[in-house]
Amino acid sequence: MSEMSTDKSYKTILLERAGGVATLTLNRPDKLNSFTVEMHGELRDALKAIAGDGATRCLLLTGAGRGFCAGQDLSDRVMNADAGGRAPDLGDSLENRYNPLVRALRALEMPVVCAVNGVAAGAGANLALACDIVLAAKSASFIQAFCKIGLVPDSGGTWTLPRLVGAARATALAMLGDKVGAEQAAAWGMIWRAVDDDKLMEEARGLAAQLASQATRGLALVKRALNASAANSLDQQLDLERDLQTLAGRTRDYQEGVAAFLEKRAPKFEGR
Ligand code: LHQ
Repeated sequence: MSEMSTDKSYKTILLERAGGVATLTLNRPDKLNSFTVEMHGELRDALKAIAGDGATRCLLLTGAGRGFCAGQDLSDRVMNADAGGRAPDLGDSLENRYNPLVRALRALEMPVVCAVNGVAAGAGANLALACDIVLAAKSASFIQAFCKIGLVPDSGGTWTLPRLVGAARATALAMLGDKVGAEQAAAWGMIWRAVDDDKLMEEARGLAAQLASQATRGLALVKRALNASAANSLDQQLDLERDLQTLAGRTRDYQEGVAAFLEKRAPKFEGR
């Protein structure tokens, strides 16, 4: 898809597709892009559209305004006791909205770049950590805010955090809810890079465009291998690498990559 197309039908997100890159912007800036039931529905639709359009080869996720995402909108009706004083079923929110969102991002067969433009709190922080490559503005921060309201890190945070930063830091972050600045997050390996604020979107778009021009079928297989590695033994992972390499070796991009190397020219990958 060479022309820019903007889907205007969404109320809480923006979706633009151009040049093989889909840019999804969380768009409730007055509430720091916190999640509502409606936003979850729109994200679900948008991810489905991106996965099925046959042209998008990289997803870029970011937020509008000064925040990236402040997690669940705490004023949303599903978060509060009903008129009869009955506690909300937060597990239902996870089962039907957050968990499918994280699973959809992890299963999306293309690289997902996240440009964290400002504060990422609660499920907003863990949404970012569920992406494949995370850039953050130097002024942005990550807060495991859950413990401050008596909750457990969700959206995969108890899985991603210890793997990214180790058990000691993950435990303290989950129990204290301290704010981690972008540069600290990069130094700890929680994210890929911290970038000057005014360069964030330029860098993120450049990175997304680069990924979209790479051998993206292969990148989808890389993602599959890395996703599986956390639960696999070395033996299982070696078997998986064999199977995925068999698939990679059948792509047109592999043929093109080898031909380009031998002909001493730049490859022209198509994501097939
Ligand atoms: C908000 C929010 C917000 C509503 C800022 N809701 N309005 C999922 C579902 C199932 C189970 C439960 O768990 C979850 C996952 C979760 O994500 S739970 C964790 C929910 N998130 C939080 O606890 C974070 C709450 N927000 C904050 O602590 C602060 O707003 C942060 C540190 C993110 C930013 O602080 P500031 O930069 O000082 O901004 P602010 O607090 O002034 O917020 C700006 C506006 O956004 C303000 O509205 P107002 O009308 O007064 O201008 C806030 O009320 C609103 N806002 N977060 N989560």
